[in-house]
Amino acid sequence: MADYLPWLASASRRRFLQFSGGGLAIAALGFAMESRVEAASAAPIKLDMEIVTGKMIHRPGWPQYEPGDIKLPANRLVEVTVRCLDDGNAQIPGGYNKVSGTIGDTMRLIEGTPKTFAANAGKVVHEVPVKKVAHTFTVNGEKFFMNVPIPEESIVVYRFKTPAPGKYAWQCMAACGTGAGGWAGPMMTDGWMQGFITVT
Ligand SMILES: [Cu+2]
Repeated sequence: MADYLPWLASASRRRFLQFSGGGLAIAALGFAMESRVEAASAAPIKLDMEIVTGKMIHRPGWPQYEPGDIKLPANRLVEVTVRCLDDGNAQIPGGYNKVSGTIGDTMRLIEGTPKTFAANAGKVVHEVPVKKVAHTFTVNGEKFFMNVPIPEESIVVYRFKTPAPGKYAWQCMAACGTGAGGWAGPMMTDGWMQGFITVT
């Protein structure tokens, strides 16, 4: 080590060597602090969404996700809370009652729409009964797939990791719109039952 420290006088070199034991502790402390900073930056980004009925916003037949268009940073953990004020169910294609693409392919389901609730409220589920589904939040991309069924009058909390930068379309897969099949109106309109997640 001395060879690498020609600028140290021998007396101070001894002091340096004595000090280097403490240096290890300082290095460990620095590492611990760095880990803490990393843990803090890894805390999930919180995103609150609400689903209102068309009646609530004076546009009958037009339920809406608020917000419908979302911007998020890439490769980050996001915790989404969806408050569904809609009390009606809608038909879904087979399989869309299952949770997938979220962390653990699960979500937390709270019945009702309380203003506040404990972090461990409700229960962790992989799916919900088909007949209970009012809406879904579905991203059907090749590189980014996610399906979250949202039951009527409930709060759903789930976490997911954002993908690489890009613009990803999402769509509600429950036929909650207008028209004979329920697939018109809000189901075809950006910012209502479909929209974009812009990842930067
Ligand atoms: Cu919908």
